[in-house]
Amino acid sequence: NETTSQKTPVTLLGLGAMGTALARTWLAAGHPLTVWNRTPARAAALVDEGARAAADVAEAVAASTLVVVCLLDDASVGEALADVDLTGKDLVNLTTTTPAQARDRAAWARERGARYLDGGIMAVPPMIGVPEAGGYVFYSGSRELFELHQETLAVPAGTVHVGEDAGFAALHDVALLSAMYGMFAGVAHAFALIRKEDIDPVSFAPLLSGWISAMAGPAVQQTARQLKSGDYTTDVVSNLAMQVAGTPTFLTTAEQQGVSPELINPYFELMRRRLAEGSGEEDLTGVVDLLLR
Ligand code: FVH
Repeated sequence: NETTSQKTPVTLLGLGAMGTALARTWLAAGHPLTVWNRTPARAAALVDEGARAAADVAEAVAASTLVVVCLLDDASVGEALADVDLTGKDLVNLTTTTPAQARDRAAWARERGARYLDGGIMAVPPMIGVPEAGGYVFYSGSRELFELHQETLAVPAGTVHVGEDAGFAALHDVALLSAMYGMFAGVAHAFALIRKEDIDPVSFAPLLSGWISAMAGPAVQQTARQLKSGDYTTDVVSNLAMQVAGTPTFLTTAEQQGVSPELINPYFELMRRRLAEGSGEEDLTGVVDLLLR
């Protein structure tokens, strides 16, 4: 039909949980969609919904200029595309990789005559195609190429271009997920502290999540401002000296509750090191610099 033919054709390689979710949004939006998956059976449901299943990866790549890849890891991308002609293709790689792998993959694509964008998906499959869920994808590489395909790329989730360096999408992705795991570590420690007491974890949960929400935003903004200015001194009462003085309370409480301090103590050690360098009047921002090797 006319509406469908006006939409950019998309080839999608990889029909795992994420690839399948992406595919459904392009089909629903009327994009002609060619799919390929190593295990062909995973394409069957999408074919019923209007996708065309290519017989092999070369046929899939040949079908569209815009080729989106969402495979398990960088090795699977190299393996799947090893013998495929990429001349004239716009390759958008949404596979999670390291920044170095993304840069190498960009050079690899360029050598094969393709233009390349890297992507880092900040969403889980149920958030794809659900704008109100807040998922989005970091993109890096040529801004011009990104803008050329932005409308199509915005169908499954929001788009944020973070730089011409192909490694930046992966770097942003890993940085945000690393912060998430640090937060999960704090949450695990907090629940462990109350675990053996007569405290309902479900009643405790809103207190914990509310506290994290209240602290996280201002702390992130303050750290960013201080890193940019180079002035880490704090204008609030909770300076590093005061916070280090409080750490025995946390460690003693953990011991008394029978909880290992292994998740929070490494952070306290860095705070103590920074204090020992004479930074008692600072915020916690100096810990960032201590991590740099
Ligand atoms: N699912 C999630 O929550 C996360 C959210 C954030 C982004 N990630 C990344 O997205 C990539 C794909 O993830 P996925 O959820 O689709 O992963 P799986 O369901 O495990 O599907 C993996 C697909 O990769 C194919 N595959 C694996 N190895 C090879 C290979 N050597 N050659 C060709 N294809 C390969 C696999 O094919 P098959 O097993 O069905 O034959 C699936 O299509 C990933 O980077 C996440 O980190 C998802």
